[in-house]
Amino acid sequence: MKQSIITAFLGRTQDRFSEYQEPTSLEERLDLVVKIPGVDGVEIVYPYETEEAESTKKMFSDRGLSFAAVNANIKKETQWVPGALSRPDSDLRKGAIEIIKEAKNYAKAVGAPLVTCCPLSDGYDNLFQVDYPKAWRNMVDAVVEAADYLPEIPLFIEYKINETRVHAQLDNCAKTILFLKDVGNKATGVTVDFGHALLAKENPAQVIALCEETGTDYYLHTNDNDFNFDWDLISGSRNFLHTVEFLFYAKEYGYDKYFTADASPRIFDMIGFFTEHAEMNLAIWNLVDKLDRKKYRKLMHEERHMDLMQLVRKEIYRL
Ligand SMILES: [Mn+2]
Repeated sequence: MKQSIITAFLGRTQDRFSEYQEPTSLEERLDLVVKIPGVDGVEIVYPYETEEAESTKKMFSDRGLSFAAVNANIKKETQWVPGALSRPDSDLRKGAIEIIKEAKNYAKAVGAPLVTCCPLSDGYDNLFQVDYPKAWRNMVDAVVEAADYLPEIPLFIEYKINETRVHAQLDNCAKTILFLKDVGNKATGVTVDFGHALLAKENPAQVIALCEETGTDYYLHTNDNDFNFDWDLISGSRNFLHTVEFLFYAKEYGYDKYFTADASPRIFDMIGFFTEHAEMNLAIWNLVDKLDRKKYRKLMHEERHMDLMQLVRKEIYRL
């Protein structure tokens, strides 16, 4: 399994109440990644973490690191806090599309395989706030334009149920797949964040199957939470069996992109946090590798539910 980390979590982060960790430069962030066993990739945030393409490429190659993805951030600037791709003002939409296009240019220049974008601000707080059909159409048209540009760099859209708006336009996987069907460009996919699936009351493993069965490409973010808030905890620290099933299907389908840690150390020691995160993923991956997956699927086909439960107890929980 290939594991990577989002650069934004390797420095100072903040919530509504506190700031966590010390600010770091990109070079310092990459030096931290090198110290985490089993991690050799980075998802870099454009335009806030990226530096000049050539020098960044060299910083990566000097450390033997690869690019998992370029994350196009279209939610931070003041003008996009109330929304970016879905807004009525075409200049606002154009600006956000431009960021995605530039992120694609950057991805091509540094040799990153894909661009991912989480349009978190595209949503609403009040009823009778946005015109739903127009917001949907604006967003589809924006992603059509962004996807058409430099199609050799595919564009992955990450959904999340809410935050910072009360409702996000793209709040679950099925809706995001439907959205991409409307976009109609093969150079697109869904970024499936394990924790975002939980928040949408989805089953992350079934989400992978849904992507596969609908011919939708996907890129995976790992973390964990309590089903109530996007805590970005260590993988498997809360929902062990869900994580096992998630990696079972990723392996079954031959997923070969990076598993990217979208996890936030906050009060914890940064190196320790990401080491445990990566070790947990790898340990579960190795556990899944030892399971006779054909047998599990055969038992599912034969509806031998208690035989499956026994396997879960003995082979997964090892009780
Ligand atoms: Mn994520």
